[in-house]
Amino acid sequence: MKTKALYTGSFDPLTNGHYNIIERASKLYDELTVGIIMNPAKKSLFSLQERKEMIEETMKPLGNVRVDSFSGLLADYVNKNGFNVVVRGLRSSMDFEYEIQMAQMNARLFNEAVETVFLMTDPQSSFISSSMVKEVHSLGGSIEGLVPDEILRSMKALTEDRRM
Ligand code: COD
Repeated sequence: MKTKALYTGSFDPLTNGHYNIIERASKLYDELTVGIIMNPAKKSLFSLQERKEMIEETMKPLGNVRVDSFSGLLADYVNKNGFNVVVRGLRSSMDFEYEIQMAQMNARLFNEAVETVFLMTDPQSSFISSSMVKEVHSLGGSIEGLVPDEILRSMKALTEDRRM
C-alpha cells in the first residue's frame, strides 16, 4: 500500500526547521503533501496564495512533495483525501504538550486508522519559529540561514512591493 503523508502548518513563512522535517518525511513516505492552513489564532504576514507560491518554488527539488492549501478541520481534509499519516515536528516539551493534545483530538475525528508521526527537530533548527523570523525580518534584521533561499528571495520581494 502506498503511504500518503500530510505535513500541515501555517508556514507564515516556511522556515529551515519546516524544510528539514519535509525533506526527511519525503524520504520516509511515498507521497508527501505540504498542507498550508490558515490558523485564525495567528496574525498572518503572507496570504495563503503567496505562501503556496513560495513553498511550491522551494519544493521543486523534492520529487514526491506536493503543496496544497485548505481551511477548516485538519481531520476533514485527511478523511477527504485518504492520507494514512500526519507528520508533525517537535522542538521542545512545549511543542509536545500542544501536539499531543492535537493528535489525540484528531485521532477521534479520523474516519480510518491514521497515525500522527512526530519527527524531532534537527539541532540547528530547534530555535527557529515562523513568528521570530517574521519579527526579525520586519524590524530589519537578517534572516539568512533561517529560511530556504527561495523563501528569503520572495520575502524580500514581497515586503519591498508593500513598501512601494
Ligand atoms: N523544527 C521542527 N519542527 C518545527 C519547527 C522547527 N524549527 N518549527 C515548527 N515546527 C513544526 C511544528 O511543531 C508543527 O508540527 C509544524 O512544524 C507546523 O508548524 P507551524 O508553526 O507552521 O504551524 P502551526 O503550529 O500554526 O499549525 C497548527 C495547525 C494550523 C496545523 C493547527 O492549528 C490545525 O491543525 N488547525 C486546523 C483546525 C483543526 O483541525 N483544529 C483542531 C485541531 S485538534
